[in-house]
Amino acid sequence: MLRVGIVGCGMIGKEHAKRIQYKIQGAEVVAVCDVFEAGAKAASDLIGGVKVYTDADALVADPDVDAVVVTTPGNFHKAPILAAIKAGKPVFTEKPLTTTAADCKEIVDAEIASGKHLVQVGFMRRYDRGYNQVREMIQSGEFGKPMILKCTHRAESVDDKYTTEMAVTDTAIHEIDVLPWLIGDGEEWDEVQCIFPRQTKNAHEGLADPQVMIMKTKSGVVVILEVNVNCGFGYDINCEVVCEDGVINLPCPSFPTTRKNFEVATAIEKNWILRFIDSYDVELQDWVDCVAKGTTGGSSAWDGYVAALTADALVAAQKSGKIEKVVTGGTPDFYKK
Ligand code: ISE
Repeated sequence: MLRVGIVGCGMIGKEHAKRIQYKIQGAEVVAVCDVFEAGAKAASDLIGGVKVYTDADALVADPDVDAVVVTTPGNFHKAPILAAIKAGKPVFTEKPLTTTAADCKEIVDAEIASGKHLVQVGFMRRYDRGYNQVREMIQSGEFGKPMILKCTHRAESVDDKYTTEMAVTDTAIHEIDVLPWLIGDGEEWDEVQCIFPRQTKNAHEGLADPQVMIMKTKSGVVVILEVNVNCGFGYDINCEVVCEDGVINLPCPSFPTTRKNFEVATAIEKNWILRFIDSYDVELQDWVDCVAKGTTGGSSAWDGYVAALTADALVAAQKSGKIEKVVTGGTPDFYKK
């Protein structure tokens, strides 16, 4: 049984604590940590009472903790991840790996120096059934080569703390990670651009919304991504892959279609927690299974670093209005599959 310690007891921390304690096979939560003791206690109570820490280093050092899950806000990910690597303990971190490419690089260097694959980044879309079906269809070659991807990342609304940059670093970061993986092994981003169309009346003061991000891969696939986080009608993720010999659409969650009052209607999911609930389950089960085999699955620390570099280029493109290049310097042998 893998004994897990969770660092960060906010919303997603509590979700993962319950998930690991009650759904995932082969793992149990033995400790939780939050700088706010009340938050850690609340998380502990949710899962039947486990050790409570307010100091992440102490949780990581606890001999009863075999592996660490990091669910603090992204700008606090680096320290507990580095501590886990130093202790030789596997670590699953929520996305993003960290909020700056420089911090991600530090983690990559520390992992390489440790000689062990210890870090998995929680880009849960790689575990979504629909994305996996689309990936398999592309890989089958039956549709020819992908050429254009038309994607939407829409949310009902965002709070006042959400910024123009977060449309990239918090929201589009999912497409940044999942789309090269979806298109095919070895695919990488080449250049990115951001355009601001007519702005919605529903966004708070200072937030640019919607945004259209245009990204091109090294093999020439063009992605047109609409980020629209105050759409008002629900959480709406779409991805249409235009290939040489046909078109593939990402399946939407299946809701019944109803007919009433002269209308045909199908519900749209309310938020990301519900839309990707199954993906989170599959993702954490895979992490636990991989740890048992001494490996990692999903997105690696290198993938997290490349996502952060691409996000930096997109944020630069938001400001410059120009096409910006993504430069990674090539995958180190340690991360080559
Ligand atoms: C949130 O943090 C997520 O990760 C969601 O998947 C994304 O859709 C949302 O925009 C983010 O704020």
